[in-house]
This record gives sequence, C-alpha cells and structure tokens, in this order.
Amino acid sequence: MSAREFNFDGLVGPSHNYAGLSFGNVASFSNVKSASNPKLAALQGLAKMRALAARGFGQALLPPQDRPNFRLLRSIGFSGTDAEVLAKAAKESPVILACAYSASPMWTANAATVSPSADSADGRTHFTAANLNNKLHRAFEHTQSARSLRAIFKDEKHFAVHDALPGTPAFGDEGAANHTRLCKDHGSSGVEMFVYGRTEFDASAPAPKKYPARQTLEASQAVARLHGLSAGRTVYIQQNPDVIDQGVFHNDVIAVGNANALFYHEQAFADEAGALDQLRRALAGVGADLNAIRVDTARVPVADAVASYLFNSQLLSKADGKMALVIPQECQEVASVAAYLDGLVAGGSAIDELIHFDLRQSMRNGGGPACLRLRVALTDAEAAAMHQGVVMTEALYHTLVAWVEKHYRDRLAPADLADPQLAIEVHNALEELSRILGLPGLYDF
Ligand code: SUG
Repeated sequence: MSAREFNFDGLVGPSHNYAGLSFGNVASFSNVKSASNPKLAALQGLAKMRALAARGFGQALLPPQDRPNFRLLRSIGFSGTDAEVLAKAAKESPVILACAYSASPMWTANAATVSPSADSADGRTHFTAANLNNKLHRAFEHTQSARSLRAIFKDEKHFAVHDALPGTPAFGDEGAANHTRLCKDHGSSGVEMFVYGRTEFDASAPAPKKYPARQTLEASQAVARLHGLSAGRTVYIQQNPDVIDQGVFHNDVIAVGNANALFYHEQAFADEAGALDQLRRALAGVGADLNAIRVDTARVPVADAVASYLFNSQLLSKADGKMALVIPQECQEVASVAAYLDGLVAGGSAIDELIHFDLRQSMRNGGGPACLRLRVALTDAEAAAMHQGVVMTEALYHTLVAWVEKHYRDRLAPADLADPQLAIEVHNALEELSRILGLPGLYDF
C-alpha cells in the first residue's frame, strides 16, 4: 500500500515564554527568564509549515494547549478566582506558575509515539501520548495531547490513540523524539527503532551522571506492545550516556532517520557497531539496506552538534528519490557544521538539498525543526479519514497569520505570567482557533 508522510507541526501558543524549566537542555537553561516574542514565534513556525506544504510535503498542525493550566494550580492548593490563583502562585512559587504556563506543547515530537498501519498487528495507525514525566512543566501535557489526537484521528476503524503510560520514573516516555522508523518506503512494513537513555530494572546498565535520561527501555517496550509491533521489526538501542551529559536530552538532538537513511553522530549510541548491526539485520527482513550517514567527531564535535541542532533536522523524501535536510539557520552559523553540510550536499549522498528556516524563538528553548513536528505516515484512505481542518493550505496559513496578529503579544517577560489579562487573551484566542480548525470540542475549558 502506498503512504505519504505528514508532519504535524505544533502551532506555537499565545503565551510562548522562556522559563528555564528543562535541566539538561542547554538552550532552555541559557535563556532562562529572558523575554520572548510569542507573535514572532508563531509566525516563524507557520512560515516553516507553509513553505514545506508549498513544496508538496504532507503538512498539518497540532493545536496549542490551554494555558495556564488552572487545574494544576488548583490541585496543589492555589484557590479562589482565576485572578486570585494567579496572584497567589506568582507570589508563592513563580516557577510553578511558569510550569503551568509552559510553552512546551509546541514541540510535538514529544506529543506521542506513532506507528503506521503497515507496522501494527491490527492494521491501524497507533498513537501513544507521551507522559513526559521527567519534568513537571511537561508532565500534564499528555491529557490534551491525547484529546487533540483523538479529535483529529477519530475514526477507530483506522486509528487507535492510547493514553499515556503510567506517570512514574520506570515508564519515562518522551514520544517520537526517541523513536525513528526506517523502511523501504512509507507504505511498507518498517523497522521501528526506539532509543532509550536508561533501564529502570537493571542497575548495572550505563546511565548518565550529570543530566537525566528521560526515556526508559521499559517505556519503549510498553509502547511497542501497545502498538502491536512485531519483535523482528523492533529495535531497542541505548543512547550514549556521555552525550546526554553533554546536553543531548533527546535522541533527535543527535540522530535523525528517514526511509532507509540514518543520519547520526558517531557518539550517538552506547554501542555504535551493535546498533548498526541490529538495524541492518532488521531492515534486511523488510527488503531494505541501511544507508548509514555517519558524522565523525573530528568533523563536528558534539558541542557543535548541540549548539547548531544539526541533527534536530527533518529528513524529507523528495519526488526524485533524493532527500532534503530541513535545518535551523544556526547550522550556517557554526563553522564546523556549515563546512560539513557544504560537503554533504555536494558529495553525492542521499541528501542533496538543504532547506533552512529561522526558528530562533523556538531554538532559544531547545526546539529545532524536528522537535516542532510529529511524523505520521498515512495511506490515502487514512489521510482522507483524518480531520481535514488541520491540514496546512495557503488559505489556512493566511487565516492563522491573521489570527496570530489579532491575539498574540510581541513581548512576554516572566513577570507578565502573573497578569490575569494574559490568561483571558489565551482563552479567547484558543476559542477562536477551535472554530477556525473546525474542532469545537477541542478544549476542555
Ligand atoms: O523538553 N524545552 C523542551 C524542548 C523539547 C525539544 N524537543 C525535542 N528534542 N524533540 C524540553 O526540554 C523548555 C521550556 C522552558 O524552559 O521554558 C522546554 O521545555
């Protein structure tokens, strides 16, 4: 069966801000408490979606989440009217208020893990919302993520949306940021590669020493079970704990795959040779040869990969059989990476084009092109069965730009999170958005 990959980009919400909430994510920590520009952030994301849709790539969006999360604030004892809840939280615990206001749902690579129908036992596309339980500010995203996915992929004949795994350290799950699907083509059975940072029930397994490993092996195995994946086509690979300690908080900061190509840094995995061997053998079972595009430390040190987000790129198949690499403009600003990329596209590899975007507002929180999108490979029948109002078109782009211009501020400083007017603005914007997208029950206001 033929299938097409859709990228569901996170539409940046009206309260996009920098709160320094992600220990282990260098950019988030470096930009703590600086002022953000929500309007520019949303427009940068929309420009990327529009450009890729115009090029003929399957492009859709996932809506922002309601902010602040009053349920979280009330559940931990802040009471009274909404304005009183905000005032008390701002006074007693600004950091918890920032968590309730987090911009993080925009990085939809962390919304869920997705297995296309060609891989699952029941022939449906499976989604498991990621519990993101390593960080307070992300640990409550999964409720709305599952709700949004169910609103878009409602037809149970084609789609199954699973609730998040139990929110406990043993099942730390970061979704598609630690999952890659390799295949001959999007419509045929593929190999699902889960990359984990630590193993809960094996104290002897290597683990990072400085920063947290967010994804566990146990979580990856649970998702594979829920999705009905076949053992021979599922591969579990341990991330190199040393690179986690250098700021590689998700595997998609050090590797990206598409079709039969794996573009990765030599230090990405705990056992590089073993990882490639497992992938080669599994891919042989689906009639594909692994195309391993390895970047050496001598060409690009890990620190440069993290600073530029070289691997947090999108690798997209083009109609001519070649691939384009969608990169943030920071890649042009880090000398080793810029030189490497010049050689890559000129050198006859599968990648023959670079498409770069200014995503600075997202990058300042550690979110590059790949963080901003959730990949869903769909057959024609599945694509027709999903909700159409989220598919990016020129018309939707212009409607959303006007909506952003109407509702978004162009400056948000940490102190503004205490402003009760901001909560009202977000609410009004999202109410209108659910009408624009044709999803009236999207939010549980
Ligand atoms: O989880 N940043 C996100 C960035 C997620 C990037 N996603 C992928 N690599 N797929 C995170 O660390 C920062 C929020 C703040 O500090 O305000 C944040 O959550």
